[in-house]
Amino acid sequence: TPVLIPVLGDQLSADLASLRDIDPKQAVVLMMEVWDEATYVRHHKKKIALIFSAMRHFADDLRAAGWTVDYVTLDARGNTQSFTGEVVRAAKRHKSKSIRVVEGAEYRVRAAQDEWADRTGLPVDILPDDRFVCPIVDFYGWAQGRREHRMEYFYREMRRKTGLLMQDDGKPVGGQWNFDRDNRATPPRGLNYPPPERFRPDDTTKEVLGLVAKRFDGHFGDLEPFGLPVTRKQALKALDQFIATALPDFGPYQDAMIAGQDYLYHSSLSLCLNLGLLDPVEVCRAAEEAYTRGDAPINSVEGFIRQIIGWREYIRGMYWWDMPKFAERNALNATRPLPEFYWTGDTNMRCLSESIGQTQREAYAHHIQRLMVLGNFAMMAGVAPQEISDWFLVVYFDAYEWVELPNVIGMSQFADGGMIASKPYASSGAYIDRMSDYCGRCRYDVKQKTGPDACPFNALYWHFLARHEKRFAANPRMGTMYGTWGRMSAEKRAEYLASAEAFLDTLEPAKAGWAKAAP
Ligand code: FAD
Ligand code: DLZ
Ligand code: SF4
Repeated sequence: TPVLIPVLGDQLSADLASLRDIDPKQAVVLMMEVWDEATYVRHHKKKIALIFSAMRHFADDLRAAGWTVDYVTLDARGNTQSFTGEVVRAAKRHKSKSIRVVEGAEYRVRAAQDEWADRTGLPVDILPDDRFVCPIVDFYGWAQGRREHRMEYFYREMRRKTGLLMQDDGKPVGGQWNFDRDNRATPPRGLNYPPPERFRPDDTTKEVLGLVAKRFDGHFGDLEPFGLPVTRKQALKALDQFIATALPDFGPYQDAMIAGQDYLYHSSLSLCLNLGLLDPVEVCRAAEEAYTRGDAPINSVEGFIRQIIGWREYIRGMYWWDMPKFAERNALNATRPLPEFYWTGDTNMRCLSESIGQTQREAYAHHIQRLMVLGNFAMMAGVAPQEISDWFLVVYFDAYEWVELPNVIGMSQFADGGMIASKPYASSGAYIDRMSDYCGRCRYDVKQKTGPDACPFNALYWHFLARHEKRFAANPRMGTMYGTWGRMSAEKRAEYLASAEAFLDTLEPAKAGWAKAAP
């Protein structure tokens, strides 16, 4: 058959550009499970199972829709275990005359696609991925000529472009673009979110679970229980469940953290969006309809939609805008190795052990855990951005480099020098105490400022500000904090610094091999 259509693991959308306007009889779809992709970092076991299972189900759906699918399993004889190797082999096998493929979402994969024409001797048509609201070229257009690239202004353009929460007169519904001031409520006691829809593994998933247990045994995280959505149908059910049960309270409690409540009012739809099982605009329309029906308030619905057509699109744009430099950025010159406890959860800091524990179990933590606990600690401790970035890429079921890297290196570590965030997300224990119930049962005392029993975040916070005084003192949003630091007695300042140093000395560096196999 003339046309070979490789469909990559995060391109599981029936209306993918490469599958459009072509007679299925003229084409072979190629899907590949390859060792290279499963181990360029040693992904969480659940994440690998999720992707393989979703890929296999998608192949079945395509076959049912009349496509010929050549599906290469990980254990297939002759599997070269790389995208390029498999494309070359398949082009020969099917005597293909041309290749058409949607651009890879990650720099590494996109670069490999550029070699396919040479390696196969065939014309290769690389199509833009139009499953995003903002094409990459449009983002370049927006970013060019702007000194600062703030999400908020980009977001307004996406609202106008999609018409989401827009009135006929071009004004935003509710009279404001952003209702965040109504959000950020301190969680009341006993907050109890109905958990997201989960699904019993079918035979396809069970087979994948067996494969992952056998072949990826040494990888981080718990494989089972496994209940993640792996089909379009299940993804739609998960979306319905979120809209009905959690969306109304998403706004006020999106920053809350409660031990044992892994999802709270978050959707956990990132995994479906990033695999292509759900379309971002479709998800936003569902939320908008809940608002129109009067089932969810504007602050929750606007906040949720902003995450998707604002943050998610902006983050992807910034990734392509700055790659490949982005991956190497280290504006704060941080060099500490990642502490071992990120891999084991073995720390007395309860906010960290809880967040890491649920990450091991679920391959999920919500935004504030990622930003204000896991990211904040790494930045204040001076962990090398590339080490903490590899950790994030391994451990989350929604982690692909295009979305993980700007969030970690940019937003959470400030290693981009402020391209994404206007000030570093650094905070002492007081913030975590206000937004969570972690501190009550922590071995450390969040109220103590220094000494062996004090919450380590407290002294680390001042240590961080002091280390980077030159860079941040002039930042208007940090003036108050530097004012406070400046008014402290010299003894007090020395005490903070000594307390932080003593703590930092206790950190065990991670053993090699967790994120990447030893060479
Ligand atoms: P919800 O709170 O329900 O939000 C709805 C949707 O909005 C999400 O599903 C997601 O698609 C989108 N969204 C929200 N915030 C962001 C953001 N900052 N960037 C991109 N999309 C966003 N998101 C990933 O998809 N993959 C990652 O690897 C990833 N790594 C992160 C690392 C750090 C340090 C931080 C601070 C954030 C990271 N995020 C990442 C963004 C965000 O934390 C997750 O998208 C979110 O936690 C997913 O859970 P949810 O679906 O329950 O989100
Ligand atoms: C993350 C991942 C994993 C673990 N395995 C595969 C795979 O075997 N085959 C595949 O097509 N994709 C996989 N992926 C996703 C890719 O690493 C990558 O993120 C996407 O193909 C897009 O760039
Ligand atoms: Fe985390 Fe400090 Fe609270 Fe303990 S006291 S949970 S270390 S913020």
